Amino acid sequence: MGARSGTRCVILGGGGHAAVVIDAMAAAGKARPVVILDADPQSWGTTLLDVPIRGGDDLLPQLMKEGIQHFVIGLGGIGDNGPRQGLFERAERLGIQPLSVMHPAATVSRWAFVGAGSVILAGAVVNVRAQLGQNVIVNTGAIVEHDCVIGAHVHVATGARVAGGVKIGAGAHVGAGAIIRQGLIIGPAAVVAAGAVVVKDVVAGDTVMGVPASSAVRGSVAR
Ligand code: JB3
Repeated sequence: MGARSGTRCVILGGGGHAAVVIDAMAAAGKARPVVILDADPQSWGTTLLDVPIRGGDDLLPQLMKEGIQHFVIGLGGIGDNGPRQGLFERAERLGIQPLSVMHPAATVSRWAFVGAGSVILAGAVVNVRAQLGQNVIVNTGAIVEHDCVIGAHVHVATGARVAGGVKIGAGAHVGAGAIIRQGLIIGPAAVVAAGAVVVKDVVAGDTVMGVPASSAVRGSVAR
C-alpha cells in the first residue's frame, strides 16, 4: 500500500506515545494519520513525524466536515487512564469512529478479539481467545496471554506480562515490566506499579507495588 493510501485519520495527542502510534501505522500501511490535535497551543503549526499538528480538540467537528471519519487516541499516560478515556468518549460522542492499530511485528491470535480503537505495538503478543475492550494499549513487547479479558481503556505498559485467564477491569494500568500471575482479577482503575509481581487479586482502584505486590499509597510508586 502506498504512503498516501489507506484510511485517513486524526491522532488525538501529539507526544511520545503518538509518535509510536504513527510509526506503527506507517509500518502497517493500512491507515494514514493526516492530522494531529494536541492540547498544547505551542505545538500548533508544528509537525510530528511529518504529520501536522493543527490545533486543539475543538477542531474535531471541522475535521469531520473535511471528511475525516476515524480517530486514534495518541495520548499514552502512565497510571491514570482517565484522560485517555475522556478523550475517547468525547470523540465517540461526536460520531467519529475509533480505529485500531496493530504493528505488523505484533503477534495477535486470530482467535483474539481486539476492541475498537485499541493499539497493539511492536513485539507485543495477544494470545488465543484474549479479549481486549475499546481503547486498550498493549505497549511495546507486552504480553497478554490466552483467555485474558482486558477492559476498556486499560494500558498494559511496555514489557508487562499478563498470564493466562487474567481479568483486568476498565481503566486499570499495568506498569512497565510488571507480571500478573494466571487467573487473577485486577479491579477497574487499579494500578499495578512498574516491575511488580502480582500473585493475588487487586481490588478496584487500588495501587499495588513490589515483589510480591502489595497495596501502596497512590502517587508514591513508579508506574
Ligand atoms: O513508556 C512508553 C513506551 N510510553 C509512554 C506513554 C505510554 O505515555 C511515554 O514515554 C510517556 O510517558 C506517555 O506518552 P504521552 O502520553 O504521549 O505523553 P507526552 O509525551 O507527555 O505527550 C502527551 C501529549 O498529549 C502532549 O503533547 C499533550 O499536550 C497532549 N495532550 C494532553 N491532554 C492532549 C490532551 N492532547 C489532546 N488532543 N487532548 C487532550 O486532552
